[in-house]
Amino acid sequence: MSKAHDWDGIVAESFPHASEQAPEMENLLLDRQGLGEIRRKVDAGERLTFDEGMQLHDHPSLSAVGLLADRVRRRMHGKKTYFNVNLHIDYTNVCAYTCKFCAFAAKPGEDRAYTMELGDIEKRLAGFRGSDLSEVHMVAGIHPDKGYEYYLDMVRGAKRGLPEVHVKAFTMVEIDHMLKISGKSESQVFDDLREAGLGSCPGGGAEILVDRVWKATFAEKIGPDDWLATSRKVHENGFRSNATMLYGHIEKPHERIRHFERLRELQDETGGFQTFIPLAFWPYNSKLEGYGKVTTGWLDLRMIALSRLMLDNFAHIKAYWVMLTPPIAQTALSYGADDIDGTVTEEHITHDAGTTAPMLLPQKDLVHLIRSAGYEPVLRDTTYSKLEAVKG
Ligand code: V47
Repeated sequence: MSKAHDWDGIVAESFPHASEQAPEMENLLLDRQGLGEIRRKVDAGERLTFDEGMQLHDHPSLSAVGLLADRVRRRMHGKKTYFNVNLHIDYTNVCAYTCKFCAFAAKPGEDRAYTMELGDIEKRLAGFRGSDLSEVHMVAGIHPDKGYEYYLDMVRGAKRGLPEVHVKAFTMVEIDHMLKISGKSESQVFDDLREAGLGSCPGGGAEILVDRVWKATFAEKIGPDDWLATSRKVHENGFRSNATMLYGHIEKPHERIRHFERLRELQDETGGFQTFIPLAFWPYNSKLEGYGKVTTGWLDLRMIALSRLMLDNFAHIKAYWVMLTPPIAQTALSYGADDIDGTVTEEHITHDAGTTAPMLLPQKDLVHLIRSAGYEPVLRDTTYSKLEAVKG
């Protein structure tokens, strides 16, 4: 047993790998850090309030907050860490909107503008026949000259190329756009998407679900109320979706906690969210380049831990290595994350904004990241319905 003073203040920071500690030692550490009441609530499965979220956000010991989050993670998933074999296709960077944080979007006619068509998607996916690929993740700009059928064609192209692939496509921004331009009823649009082969929706476009940040950084795109309302429609029409939070730009601590609250409220209502993914902002080549800084490991781990603690009705917290970088994503597994996303293969949104992460992490590297942090890799499909413990 360590000397008593080892449990005080900053020395607590020397216990980052929380799961190695005995429960009584953890309790002592958390109580000494002034987190006794929150610990009691977390252990009892009680919901944390906005004020408790703020207390955790501002608490001086990241390790203590991480330890609490890791408790929840261990209770829900033990040592299991999920990943998949996936491919991102950002099918066009042409976008009618200008969001200040985005380095990916191009205007029509710009040299760097590109637009893929159905045949391109089909060919790309056909290249993965016979491979382990189980998911294609497709998001992109809102192309001003493309109509409703274009979106359905993106899904059709993927299914033609690789019929068994799960198509996870379109953030709430694209879904809202389709609902507006289709001239069809809500249920007809979702029926069309289902018939084309859509499996579920990714979590992008939420940014920060607070009007101040919306008006200051992404005012041309749907705002917080519409993002949530569209998610509700998606869930009511039988699709699961994810949720994200883009942090590390102009948002303030209380706005991050409000974001969690708003997601938690909708999840209580629909239960349709599958996974939450905190997205670390990369500022390069964006309109916030001069303003924004690259997020720190300290903030990244804090956001992972807060997500796990505040989003008590979300089954999974994903450490997206493309934005976190692989070493931080690996460390995040001890701070509340139970999923490390997938192989990704090709990605432009974050790479255009300067991420230092590679384009691709092969399966063996994901397995190595998970195992070398003391966790058990589990290969999953998009909906976590097919799980396979990785042997050997
Ligand atoms: O919607 C835009 C964000 C999102 C930047 O659901 C930026 O499984 C960082 O949503 N720096 C797209 N982020 C990515 C996304 C996602 C990724 C992985 C998995 C899932 C999932 C979803 O990226 C956008 C926006 O919120 N973004 N610009 C930037 N400069």
